[in-house]
Amino acid sequence: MAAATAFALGAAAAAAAPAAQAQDEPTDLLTNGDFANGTSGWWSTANLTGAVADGEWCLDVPGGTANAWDAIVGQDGLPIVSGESYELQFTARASEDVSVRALVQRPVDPWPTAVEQFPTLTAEPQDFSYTFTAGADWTDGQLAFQIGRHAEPWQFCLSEVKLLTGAEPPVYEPDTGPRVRVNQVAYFEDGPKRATLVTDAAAAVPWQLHDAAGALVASGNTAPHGAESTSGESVHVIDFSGVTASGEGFTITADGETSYPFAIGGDAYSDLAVDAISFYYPQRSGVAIDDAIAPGYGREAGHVDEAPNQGDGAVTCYANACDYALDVTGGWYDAGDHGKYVVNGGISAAQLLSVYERALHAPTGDTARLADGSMRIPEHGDGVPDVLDEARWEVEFLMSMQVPAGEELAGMAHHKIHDEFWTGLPLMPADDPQARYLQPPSTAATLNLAAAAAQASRLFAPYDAEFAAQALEAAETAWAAALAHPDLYAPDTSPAGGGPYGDSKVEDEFYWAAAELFLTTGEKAYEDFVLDSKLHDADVFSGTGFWWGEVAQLAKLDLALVPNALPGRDEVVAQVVAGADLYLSEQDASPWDLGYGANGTFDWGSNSAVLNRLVVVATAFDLTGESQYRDGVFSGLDYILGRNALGNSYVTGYGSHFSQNQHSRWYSHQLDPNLPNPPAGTLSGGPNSIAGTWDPVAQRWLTDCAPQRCYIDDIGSWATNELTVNWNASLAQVANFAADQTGGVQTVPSCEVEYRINGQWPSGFNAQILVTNTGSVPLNHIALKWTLPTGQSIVHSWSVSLDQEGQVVTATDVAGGKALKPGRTFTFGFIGAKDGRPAVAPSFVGCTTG
Ligand code: 9MR
Repeated sequence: MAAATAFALGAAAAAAAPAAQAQDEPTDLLTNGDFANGTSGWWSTANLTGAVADGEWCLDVPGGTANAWDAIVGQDGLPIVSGESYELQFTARASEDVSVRALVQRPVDPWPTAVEQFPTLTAEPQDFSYTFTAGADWTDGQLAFQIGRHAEPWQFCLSEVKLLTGAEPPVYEPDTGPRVRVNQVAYFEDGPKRATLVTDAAAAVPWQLHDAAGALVASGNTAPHGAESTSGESVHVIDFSGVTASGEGFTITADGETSYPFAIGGDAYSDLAVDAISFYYPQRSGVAIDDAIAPGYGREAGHVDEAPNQGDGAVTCYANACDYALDVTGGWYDAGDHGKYVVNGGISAAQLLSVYERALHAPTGDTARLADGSMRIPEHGDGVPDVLDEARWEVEFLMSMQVPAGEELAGMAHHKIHDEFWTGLPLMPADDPQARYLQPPSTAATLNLAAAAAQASRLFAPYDAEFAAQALEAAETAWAAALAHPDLYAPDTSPAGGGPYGDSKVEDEFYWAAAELFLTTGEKAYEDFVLDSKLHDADVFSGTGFWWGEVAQLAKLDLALVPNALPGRDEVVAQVVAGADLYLSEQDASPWDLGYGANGTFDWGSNSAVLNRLVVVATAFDLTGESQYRDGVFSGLDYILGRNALGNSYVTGYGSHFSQNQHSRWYSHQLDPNLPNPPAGTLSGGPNSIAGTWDPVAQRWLTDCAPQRCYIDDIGSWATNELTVNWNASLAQVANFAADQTGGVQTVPSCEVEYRINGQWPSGFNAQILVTNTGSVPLNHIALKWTLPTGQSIVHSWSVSLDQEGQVVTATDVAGGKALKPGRTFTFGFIGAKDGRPAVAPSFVGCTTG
């Protein structure tokens, strides 16, 4: 037994491999597996030549093929019986270290597999053994060794191949680690601190918290909760919120188990905030990834019209549905596939834009964290905050997907562009040989583009007026096109080669796009559309949360946080806060602090759903300053970072036991040791309670699981373990919020600011700002900071000098640069320019002292 242990699953399979207790006498289904009769019974593709010597078949494999299945040896016509367990054995070696694909499948589209493994061969012969249980009856099973996909020619040698019946059924036992489940990354010093103990004990048990040196820091008794349905476990809660110590390497011991270590305090969330956003650069299409910027992830540009790519430079419509071609080079690959999908790209770009927009307007927001030079991206030195640069990469792609002027559907956005057929794994973007096509325009894609481009426009206005204008024009063109074609629905089924992203309910997309266009332009037509939408007064927060198919919440979150003059805006704020209350109540009821899935359903990408709910809770904190919302975000992160039924952190590189084999054609380390795992800060999609109806790995292992356990860190499980641009955007938002709670702008509570708009006229306004020391000690060198609402800029000021960078204004010599005594008020003012909409005050003005 050799390489089988290289796989998480292989290890489990290997543990179960001994066939000693098999009930029936094993039968070998193969013909001439020992090559005693030359190659009789075997076939190979025409590009292979070889010979048998001493019971070993050696074949010369050509270099330069793209797919594993471009060179195959195998046997056909194998009778496979549903429910029967089999053991595939073989010995193999290679002239150099290569990874190959060994599988038993049906050789008919959609190529269902009974077992699929990726052994790494070396010059030394190795024995391999895999057990599997068939899920279907086939008369035409095929054993195949798919040995293509290597740049250089090499030699493959195979011997002693057997496919035996009567094997012991393999079992999958996930490594759930210690039964004391903790946030494996960090608890906040001043936040809630809870762990979950999996135990059958009915009564409370004692727990102890130790520091890294082993000293006892705190102790107490658990609170028994009993059976919990999402995990299928019986659990107790350990609450150590009272602990004030900080540092690394704490552990909790209870019921004879000691947790993985964790930090209290520290800057793990600042790192995570950067990593979650730096995830996007190596997802970029159409550009070479520079290894100096993303170490370990450098690669050739994908889909830039260089063979074998057919390129995205002039893409036509699938099935000749149009007579034009678009240059849709660029954007991000959606996920582990090479497709690019506008609805998902739109929400992802918007959520990254919101990372920045929140930093502008929230009291704890810190734009410095997101500044030019802060992320691992190439666009350093352009003066633009990096997170905006990254979002722009996608927004420009979204704009390129618009139907050109003069065409019948001009201004609509094509729903997606992807390969003609699904490709296999691994496959570097630059090696994809397939033809790619535009799929038909849709109303949903057009409105997602409108929303994201409108948001980009207002955020880029201070940095790049030309791009801001282009983005707004694209958004307004898209809006008009969507109004003209309000029911071009993307179907739930689509040609092979890409995901469907079907959506036949678009009132939420209309509402979101109208809200973003209103926030950017202030125009009455958009305001009216927002106010008239039936979603405006509706509760859009109960239900699943927001995701690419349900976007109304995004409108409400932005209307609540971004300064604007919408009549009745307070009601929107109240709706957001009520939504946060709902999510927190579900979280509070869970012994995992998991505010999701109590109904037993964990959707595809459940981790993103968990995090998007936390985005709502975080926004409630930004709007109210009430600590239960901030604490709710902190404890809500525990589940994602390891306090869960599997003891797994779903963020690569974070925690002691984390997801690292996410489904991806280029982060395919599990399949080919020469390729990397996903970068640190990559979120896995997470448990999917109906995963077993989707992917083959889930079908094999996850058909009978409690929802939280319907997950496997295997690259083949795309329904539970993919990475995507939209899911990482959820992580980016929550991680940046969390980072701001420790390192963000620290304002002085005893410094109160009143921001008055004393007068306004069509093109300007007069603002007066009163700064009062409400404390009992003098405040020295007060500085004020705020963000000018969209459309406003400073003309001139009195009694203070104002610096403006982007939309952020700083007043540095408040009170003449001297101390402001207790009870005293200092007043200054300025004349501002504005566009046609009414002047409104910023969301928040904070004082710092120096
Ligand atoms: O995230 C998508 C999920 O909401 C859908 O239920 C699922 C099935 O249609 O597709 C998911 O999106 C996948 C897309 O279709 C193709 N790229 C990878 C995406 C993540 O798995």
